Amino acid sequence: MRAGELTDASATQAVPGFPSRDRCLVMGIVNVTPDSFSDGGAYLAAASAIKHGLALARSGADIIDVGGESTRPGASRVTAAGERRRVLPVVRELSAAGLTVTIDTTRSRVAEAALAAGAAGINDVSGGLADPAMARLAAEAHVPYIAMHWRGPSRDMQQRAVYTDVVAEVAAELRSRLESLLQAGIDRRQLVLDPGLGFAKQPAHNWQLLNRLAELRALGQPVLIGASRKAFLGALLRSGDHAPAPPARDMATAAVSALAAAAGAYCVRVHDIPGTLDAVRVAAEWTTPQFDPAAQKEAPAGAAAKNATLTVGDPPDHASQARRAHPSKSDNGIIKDQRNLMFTLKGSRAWHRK
Ligand code: PMM
Repeated sequence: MRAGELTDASATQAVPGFPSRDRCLVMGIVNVTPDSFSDGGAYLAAASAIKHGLALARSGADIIDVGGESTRPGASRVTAAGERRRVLPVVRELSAAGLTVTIDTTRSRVAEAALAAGAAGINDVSGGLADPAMARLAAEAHVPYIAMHWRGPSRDMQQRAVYTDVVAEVAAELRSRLESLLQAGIDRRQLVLDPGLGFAKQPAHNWQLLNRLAELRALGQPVLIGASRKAFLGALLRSGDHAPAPPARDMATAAVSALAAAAGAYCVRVHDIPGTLDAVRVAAEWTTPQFDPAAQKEAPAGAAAKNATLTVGDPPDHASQARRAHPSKSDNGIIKDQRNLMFTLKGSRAWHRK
């Protein structure tokens, strides 16, 4: 992928109802469940879930996603009343604290109650397929709606992980969802799509979806990626018989977040905020055009040295030596190494953040 392909509007486009940032958004996970694969049981009590949500926000999460039903492969269902009991106090408290909260549910009745309790948006892993009333609710409430690719309930979803070309099929199924959801009246600007990593997907399917993210972005909607601590990362990091426990997959998750953000993901849904924030910031900087040849053409003669192109290994001139030793705010340089790799150094930001 060439650098020019990495940046475009859809990666950082604003979704009305969600915070606006000049980087990929970071969504922090609060599972108020006894059985989620990574943090099941840790935040089942409302007080600990609220404390955790506040801590995620303090660490820099842009959105807090609160869910009351585990979607791990083979999970059995909680009743709607039970799900509401788990999530509502948490949604209410976190929203009252001023946080942007999404409700992670496939049930419109749960979503409706969560919106009434202050939630700002809906995260529906079924993309509206599990409950026909969901799309209408999102349309009428005029809130952001995250529609994930889904082929059926978690109980037996892995039996549906059968694809000839997973990316083409997921894109086609998401496109058909998108059309129905738009028809139901959801504002296009508030529709976020998600390939649903791990949901009716084998590890190789997840990697292909990540590798060909551009084909999902071509649907024209912001794309959310939920890779955090998932089994395909455990499988990747496995050493002999030992797969690292979910929290030990956070660095791999951050690597996925950096690459997904650089490839134009709008948001990443994660357990670990600090590492992810670093990752998406790196991606934002990496993909920001750092050097504008047109601007150089118009620069006054004396400023030409600012954008000098050097070959690493050539003796540098004194001016560029001085620039490296004392980089100034207006100092931009391009260094070209012997393999013709271009590195752009943006003087003020790159140097001063070191
Ligand atoms: N994954 C899980 C739950 N909710 N929502 C979206 N939009 N995308 C996902 O990939 C997703 C999700 C399962 O992970 P968890 O048990 O760690 O919450």
